[in-house]
Amino acid sequence: MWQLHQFPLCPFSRKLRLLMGEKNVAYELVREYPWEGRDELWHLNPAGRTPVLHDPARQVALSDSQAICEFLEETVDRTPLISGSALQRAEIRRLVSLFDENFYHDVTEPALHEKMKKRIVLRQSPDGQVLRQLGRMLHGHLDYIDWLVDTRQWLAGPTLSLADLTCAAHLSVVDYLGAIDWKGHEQAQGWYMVMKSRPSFRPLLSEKMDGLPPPREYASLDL
Ligand SMILES: N[C@@H](CCC(=O)N[C@@H](CS)C(=O)NCC(=O)O)C(=O)O
Repeated sequence: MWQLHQFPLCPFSRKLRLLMGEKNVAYELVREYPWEGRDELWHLNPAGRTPVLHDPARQVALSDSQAICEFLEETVDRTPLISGSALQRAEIRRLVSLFDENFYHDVTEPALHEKMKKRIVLRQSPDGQVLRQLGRMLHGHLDYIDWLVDTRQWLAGPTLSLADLTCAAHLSVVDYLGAIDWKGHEQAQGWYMVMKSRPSFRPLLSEKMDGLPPPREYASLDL
């Protein structure tokens, strides 16, 4: 069986877990904190990052969430998540990289640094200025997600796609860290509630990061 090396608040591992949930691919979790620099992680992935999808029996180790998602998309027939015309597939991939690169850089990464790493690794307080700047950046990203929700059935077009899973994965990490203010973003919030209600989301909502409990509303399915 696949082993997924990850930690609960890694957005890239969450994206992969959502895809594996939608496609019904079985896996077991191996808790991996990249900042601990375990030899096995570096052996499996020379970049030293999570996620890594490892099959010890076949001696296969895959890394980089997008490479793994594309691999599963090509090898598992069930529930295509990068589908449609070439133009539609390009739009899905554009949005995936918008969330994995821009949203991660502007929001997820600083939220993880200030609210997770400083608390459980560095034992420091978060920097209020960074949190305020992150809030402003998040507001801009939520405006764009509102617009996507207003103009399309799902974020990238007429069907659920990897773009929805990727965006929801990043938002769920920021939500766990209590850093989302949904005020004025009812469309994005409504779409996120739909995503949160999917069976593929359930294992994510019940998993906790040691020493860092989520806010009470994090796992709630009520608006
Ligand atoms: N592009 C990579 C990014 C993976 C990544 O940055 N993972 C973070 C955890 S969320 C990590 O392992 N960071 C440790 C480091 O960069 O040293 C992917 O999609 O898998």
